[in-house]
Amino acid sequence: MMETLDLFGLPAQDPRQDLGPAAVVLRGFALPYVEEVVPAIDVIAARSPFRHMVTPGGFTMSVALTNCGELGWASDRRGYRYTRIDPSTNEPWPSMPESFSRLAYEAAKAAGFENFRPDACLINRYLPGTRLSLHQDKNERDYAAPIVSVSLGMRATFLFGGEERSDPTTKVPLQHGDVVVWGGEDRLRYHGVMPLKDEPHPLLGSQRINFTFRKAG
Ligand code: MD3
Ligand code: FE
Repeated sequence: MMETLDLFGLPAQDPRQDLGPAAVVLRGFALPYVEEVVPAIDVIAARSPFRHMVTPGGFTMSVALTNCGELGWASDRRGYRYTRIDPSTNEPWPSMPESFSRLAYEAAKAAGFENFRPDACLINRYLPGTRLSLHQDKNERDYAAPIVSVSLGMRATFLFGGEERSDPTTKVPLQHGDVVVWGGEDRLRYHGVMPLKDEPHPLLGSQRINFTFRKAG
């Protein structure tokens, strides 16, 4: 097959890339939402600031995080869990902006998951050098619902593995506006993010923001 070139004669990116039987990258899917969604990050962070959580093993996470929605993901020496109250502020997590829910709903639908109504949005902030080591997401009640991930700002190399930590990983570049939807049999695969390079983004500067929408409760 001859590859498609864009108007600059550069190879065009396939708008959909399958990572597994039930995991798909939707290139640029979030771009039409950026104008609404990016300013809302500061509103959320003003109420529930980004912070570095401690893992049960006693390590401080390299990624800084906050949450919005009814439930938020939290970690401390006692374990990982979803909470209604932000442990840093003792207030409920900020509510999920309508633009966030709409983006998650439409992305899930585009990937074949009808009627996705997330109750949690974990917001990760990466600075140059930040990484996320290989892990599974197992704290959600119902593995039937997908997870929708939205990448904004600097690009990152995502690592996608198998069901065992020792399984080989494939590298997937994720850039500003890309959305990934994971469900079904790919839901429990190990994944992580390689240390970020400092290549400032025109809108977000030297950071990457990732949203993961979940049905946690
Ligand atoms: C694959 N975040 O917060 S999102 C996380 O870019 C997390 O911040 C990464 O992994 C980030 O837990 C990657 C992509 C993602 C999220 C959930 C998954 C990939 C997944 C669940 C199952 C398989
Ligand atoms: Fe994860």
